[in-house]
Amino acid sequence: MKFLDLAKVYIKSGAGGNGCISFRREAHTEYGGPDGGNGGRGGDVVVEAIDNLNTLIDFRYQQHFFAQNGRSGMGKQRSGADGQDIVLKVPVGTEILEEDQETVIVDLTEPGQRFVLSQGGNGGFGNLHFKSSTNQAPRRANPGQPFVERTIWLRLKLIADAGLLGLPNAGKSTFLAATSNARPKIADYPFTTLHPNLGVVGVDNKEFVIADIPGLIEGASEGVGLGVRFLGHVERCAVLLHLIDGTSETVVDDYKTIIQELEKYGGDLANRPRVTALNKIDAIDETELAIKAHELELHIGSPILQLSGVSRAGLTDVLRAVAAEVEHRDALEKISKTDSGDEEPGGWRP
Ligand SMILES: Nc1nc2c(ncn2[C@@H]2O[C@H](COP(=O)(O)OP(=O)(O)OP(=O)(O)O)[C@@H](O)[C@H]2O)c(=O)[nH]1
Ligand SMILES: [Mg+2]
Repeated sequence: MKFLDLAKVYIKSGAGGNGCISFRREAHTEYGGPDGGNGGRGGDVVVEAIDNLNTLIDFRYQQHFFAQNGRSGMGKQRSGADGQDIVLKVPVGTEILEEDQETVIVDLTEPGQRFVLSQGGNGGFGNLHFKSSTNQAPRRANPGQPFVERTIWLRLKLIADAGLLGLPNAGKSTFLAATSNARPKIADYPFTTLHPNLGVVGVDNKEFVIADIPGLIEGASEGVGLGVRFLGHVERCAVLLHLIDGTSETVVDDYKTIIQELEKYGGDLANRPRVTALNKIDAIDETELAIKAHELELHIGSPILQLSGVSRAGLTDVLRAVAAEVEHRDALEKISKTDSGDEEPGGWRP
């Protein structure tokens, strides 16, 4: 399946049907009177977040979403039929943006979450509606309300618990393949990964989702390499796993490069909980490993982990460290939910 995380879409709700002007006329029947029905309601354009979808690729093939118009009212007191809604099905984690690509209309983070993007017009009243004691033969009916047309952007920010960071070739995809069910492409050239991959990882009977994104390089925030476009996908992560290639001669500089790009990206990405690990330890000897680990720890000011995605050494420790941060986030979310009363409506309040 192809991956697409940004799509421009044109939507139009249904116009309301017009009310009808009609009078009952039948041979041999006196006192006909007005009998024009109301117009039907136009359909809404609705967006719905659904599970089991992690790309917006469908929106490359269909960009226009028009709801049905309401039908006009008719004589003999018949109302027009309502127009059908149209539903855009998007992956969980999709933000709907205004045409300016900045203003967020809605952020769909829960499966099943729905939002009406543009409402269908109401149908107009037929002349039957205007009948009163003082006006028994009204010759007026309302037109239906017009449709609403707008251009929107869909931007997918995948929902993963942990995000992988690192320079190209740091071994991110190898790590994902070694620890999860995902089978990303792996090769010894930079930018093997061109779009994010998700994998489900399990450790100590806990499961979480990890995202592998394309490597960052210096200047990524200015668009160098594949840029920071994909950092959006780790924005929602509880923790970032930063992998540093142990075979590199410049491990501290490699570390700094990534941190600088995170800082330039903004938000609070640089302050997000982070696990830092020296990777590919199978490929270097003990002395070299000790020196590089020490250099890094000295620079960062805290211990780092060591692993190899190929020999699997240290994998469990790294996963546990990541899982601990995910659990920490989950616990905090639970507390804040209880505090805001989401879980116990009507509960006792001091
Ligand atoms: N010796 C050794 N090689 C590794 C290890 N992990 C990855 N590699 C090799 O490093 C190269 C790059 O690995 P990838 O997993 O594709 O690296 P990546 O970080 O996903 O790279 P991009 O997708 O280009 O950003 C491949 O040739 C891997 O076989 C490891 O733990 N030990
Ligand atoms: Mg990769």
